[in-house]
Amino acid sequence: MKKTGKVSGDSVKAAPARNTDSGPASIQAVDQLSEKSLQTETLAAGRPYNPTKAGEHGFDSGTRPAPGAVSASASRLATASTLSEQNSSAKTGTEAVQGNNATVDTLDRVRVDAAGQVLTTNQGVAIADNQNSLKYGERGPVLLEDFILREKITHFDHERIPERIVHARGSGAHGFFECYEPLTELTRAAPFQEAGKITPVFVRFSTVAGERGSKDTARDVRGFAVKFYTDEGNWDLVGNNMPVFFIQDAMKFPDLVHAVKPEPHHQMPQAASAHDTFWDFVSLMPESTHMLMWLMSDRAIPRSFATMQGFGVHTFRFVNAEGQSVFVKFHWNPKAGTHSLVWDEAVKISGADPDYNRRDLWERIEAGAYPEYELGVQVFTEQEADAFSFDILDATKLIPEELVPVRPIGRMVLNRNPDNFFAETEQVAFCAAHVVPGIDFSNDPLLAGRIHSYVDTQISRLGGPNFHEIPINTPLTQVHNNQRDGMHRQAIHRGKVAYEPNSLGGGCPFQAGAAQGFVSVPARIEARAAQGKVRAKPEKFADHYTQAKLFFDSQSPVEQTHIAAAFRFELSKVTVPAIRERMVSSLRNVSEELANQVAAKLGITEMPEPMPKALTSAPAAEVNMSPSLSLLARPGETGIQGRKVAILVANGVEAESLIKLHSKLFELGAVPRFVAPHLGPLTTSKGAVIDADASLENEPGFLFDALVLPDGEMGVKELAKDGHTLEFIKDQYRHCKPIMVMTASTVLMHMAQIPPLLPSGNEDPGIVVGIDDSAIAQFVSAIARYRHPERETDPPAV
Ligand code: HDE
Repeated sequence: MKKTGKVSGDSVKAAPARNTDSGPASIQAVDQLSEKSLQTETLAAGRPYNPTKAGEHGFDSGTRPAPGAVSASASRLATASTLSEQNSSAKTGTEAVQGNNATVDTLDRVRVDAAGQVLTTNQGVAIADNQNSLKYGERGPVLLEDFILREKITHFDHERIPERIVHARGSGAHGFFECYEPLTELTRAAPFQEAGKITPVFVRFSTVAGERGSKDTARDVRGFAVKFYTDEGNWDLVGNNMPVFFIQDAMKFPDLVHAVKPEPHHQMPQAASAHDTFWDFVSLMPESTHMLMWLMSDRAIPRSFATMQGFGVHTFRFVNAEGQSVFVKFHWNPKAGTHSLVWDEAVKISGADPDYNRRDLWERIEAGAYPEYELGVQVFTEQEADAFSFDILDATKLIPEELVPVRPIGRMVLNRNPDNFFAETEQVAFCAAHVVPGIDFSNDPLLAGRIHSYVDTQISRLGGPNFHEIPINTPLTQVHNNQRDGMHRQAIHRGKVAYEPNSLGGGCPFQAGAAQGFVSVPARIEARAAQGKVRAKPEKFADHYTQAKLFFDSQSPVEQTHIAAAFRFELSKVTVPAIRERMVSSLRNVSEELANQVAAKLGITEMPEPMPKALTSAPAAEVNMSPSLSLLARPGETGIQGRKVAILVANGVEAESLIKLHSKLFELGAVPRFVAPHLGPLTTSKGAVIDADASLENEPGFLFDALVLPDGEMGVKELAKDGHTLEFIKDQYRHCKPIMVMTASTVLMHMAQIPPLLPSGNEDPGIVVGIDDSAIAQFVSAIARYRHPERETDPPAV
């Protein structure tokens, strides 16, 4: 090896400027610049060949890659971009902190607070007058020279970015995930390594079809996307609130979305599947039948993001440190239970408060009633999977909990609202391909398409390939690679090395190797390479009805009625009778009773033949009933926390009983609100004052989970004069919500024509008449039960 720095003699003088184009054959360190060259030479000479090259070959090295070779330089001079990095200014600072990427620090680095600050332009120039354009004379023309006006308007013109093609309407929150126990035997994924380990998360809930400004309470699937900022990089579990999907192959996703979105000729309807093209498509795609059962159930109109389940949908893999892997399905179970709206209520809410779910999430977090979910996993081996009657690569199938139980592994708490909706909730970029060591994919063909799609979509939505540098998307871990440039690059990389292998950067950043880095599971379900390339589905994918039937049969009678009503409503909006009939013919393969109920209300007098099945004899299912699929299976454990209770008040109500009830509800975490004919102070029967929180007009009955009708004859008379009161009571009754009737208000119940007993003739447990402690206790447990569907009839009696 050639020695360097050995040329001696004091005749060599440093030239004031050195050529960056060529250099001598050997280097002598006479000043800093030549010292830098010498260190660079020494670093390069220390790597006479690429020592990791040999290990790049063969299957075994492919599954256990070795870390890259690293060499240290004599000082930081060798890897600097420029000698002049030592010259600092208020802007440049000095050199980069060794081994650090400052763009991945807590969000504090970009949080802005203007308290006590003057208004400036984007160049930091203080603005003297923010009221007037610069004009030639008071009444003269505005001058082109007004750079302050032009900067402000130009920025404003570009304030919108393209919305997400699907899931455009969403709401987000920060929080944390806490691991219950180490799962090291199953996975090396960072969040699951120790009991009590905390991983920060950002979650975005969404609807799918509607545009960014559409209503929250559309009948739709809800997105449930969780970004785990783990200490081994970001892991995105981009799930939904339903465990299955419409289609089995990513090839059909654009078709599905084109069918459900507003129809292209007139751009109607917004945020609704109840139209021709959706039902045309799904009735020709029998694999969507299972998902349609979920979509027509009340799961599609959740009461709150805090009361819905979440699912990873696809089968994933857990991989442990030894490289052994098992299959896994992810489940989020809300601690507040699974509760949904009813359709009539959802329709009314969408008019009165289109931000219903968004507001609820925000208010719960502000109030400290943090939404909480337990993460559970179904874990099974490849051998077990082979024996199932369904294919675990088919996203239209779930694994019944009765077949593979759900093991709770941790909890997620959402405890912080974003500071800024756009910067965080809108700019967050989830991606099904974001996994960390310890999590891997299965061969689900729907998942494969998703692994491609999400990064691709962010490039146009967020304006280029550097969306990962937007603060909400940066990981907690260091980011170092040789990707460079592109739109809106934030990082300022020190040094001249942007390639690997290199000797000039001491080999850095170097490949981590198997011990630290992500390694794909080599054998993901027998790939059948022997079969060659093929566009086909496995046989079991053709069973389109067994699990649709399992879901329907596992619902309570009232849930089944709602499913039938939803099909009836949606198909009634279809203008082509043949599509309605096609759908009814498909439903005959799920349940004759369901098909009959739907057909009867659509004026189909002659039942169509059952749709021919793709698989005439499906394998026998392991379970025919799965009680855990009913919403009623999960009442929750947080009692009445977060439930909104309307207490109607007017001048002349009896205050003492109301105030006592109000404080009891408040103490239990509910949200009691005094609702009156108008805002402002109200004088009670004994001359006290109650200040109304809302009016009958601005917060109608269907926005509340329960209702209290007051005592005090004068007050009741005043309430009776306002037509809104009776509507309020009727909606509460029709939606099966608890009503507490304090003595004098019995008359309001009569006026609203509320039946005193259930249709069965029994007492209605959701109507509590009284005022004392035992009535309050009864009312509290009626609210905890949430709804009293035994009251419900189709059509409604009230
Ligand atoms: Fe998505 N999906 N998806 N999806 N998805 C998007 O990514 C896509 C699918 C889901 O709050 C897009 O950033 C394809 C299943 C959620 O930001 C896009 C296929 C599941 C969100 C995309 C699917 C989901 C998205 C649009 C079929 C449940 C919102 C904007 C192969 C497991 C994330 C974006 C957020 C968003 C593609 C199917 C969940 C276009 C191609 C199945 C929760 O990339």
